[in-house]
Amino acid sequence: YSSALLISDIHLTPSMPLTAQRFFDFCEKDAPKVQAVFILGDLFEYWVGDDAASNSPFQQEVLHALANLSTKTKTYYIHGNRDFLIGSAFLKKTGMALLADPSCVEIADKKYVLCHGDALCTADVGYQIFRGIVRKPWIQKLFLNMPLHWRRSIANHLRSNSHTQYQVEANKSPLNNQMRTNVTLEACAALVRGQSVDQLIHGHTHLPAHHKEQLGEQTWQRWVLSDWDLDHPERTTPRASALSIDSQGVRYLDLIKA
Ligand code: LP5
Ligand code: MN
Repeated sequence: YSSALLISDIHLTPSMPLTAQRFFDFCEKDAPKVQAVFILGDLFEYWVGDDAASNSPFQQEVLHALANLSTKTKTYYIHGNRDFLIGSAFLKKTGMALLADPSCVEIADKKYVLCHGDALCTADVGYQIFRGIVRKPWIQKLFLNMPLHWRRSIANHLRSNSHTQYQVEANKSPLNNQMRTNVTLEACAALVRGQSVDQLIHGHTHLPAHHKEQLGEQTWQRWVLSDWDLDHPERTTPRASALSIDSQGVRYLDLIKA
């Protein structure tokens, strides 16, 4: 592809209407201008199974926006830690192609490793144990066979547990908590070494920035995507951005100003 837009962590939910509207506008106006769009996970606040989407008008609206976009430009999806249960039914209906986490892609003659980013947070031992459990196919099968209201209830519990734990740890020691929930240099180094690529793009940490990093002899660049939040009352400045890649290089596209 000669041009692409990359986004992640939109956390779509009906209770965040401004964020959702910006996403719909993105699908209609921004995204069709490029050859490929990569969604690097956590498009939804959470996902409890493709069957749940059929009786959610909101999820249907998102589905149609993506399906419409897929007719104009190639769309790719990588699972996030909140929507890893997005399955083949939803992907088929939206026309999105699933990419493994991590994947190596070529955009405008340069190679990039793409991933959600949660697997790089190796200092978050509790989360990695949790991840290992919920990514097991047999556990997922068990979960997907539960009644929908159980699944929603479990998802809500996991979300609030995640939120509370973050607050508790942040109150104990903000610095330790930041280090715990960020990617580690070692994990990034191992990833770029394994894929033999020196440019890495991920989301998840909600810490958008361009880094030039090094460990031993190895050097690489890392771009972190931003989350989207246009609704949160505590956040004085709304944020939403995409990473744009073309022959000119890599840059952040501010979707609030644009
Ligand atoms: O998402 P975010 O940014 O708030 O926090 C993440 C980690 N939290 C999570 C949990 C998700 O937010 C909620 C996922 C909902 C998915 C719905 C489908 C559920 C299907 C499950 C069955 C297949 O990912 C958080 C990290 C943080 O990122 C920073 O990187 O710290 O990690 C945690 O909060 C996990 C805790 O550390 C471990 C808690 C263990 C809880 C044990 C409950 C076991 C119940 C299992 C039920 C199936
Ligand atoms: Mn995430």
